[in-house]
Amino acid sequence: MRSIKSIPIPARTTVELKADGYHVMLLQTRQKLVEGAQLACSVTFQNGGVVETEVQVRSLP
Ligand SMILES: [Cu+2]
Repeated sequence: MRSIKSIPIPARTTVELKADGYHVMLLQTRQKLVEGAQLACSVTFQNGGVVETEVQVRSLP
């Protein structure tokens, strides 16, 4: 794994976030993450605004 600042999404395509591909990994969180917990998440698109969503905390497979 390596950290990147943004995920490229070519026009008229879809990018799926998944454990063995692009994904969001939370590091140095202010509070302990509990598997199964739901967190609010804001996803910012460079040309598409912000989408608010919920994510579920999972451990690595
Ligand atoms: Cu990762």
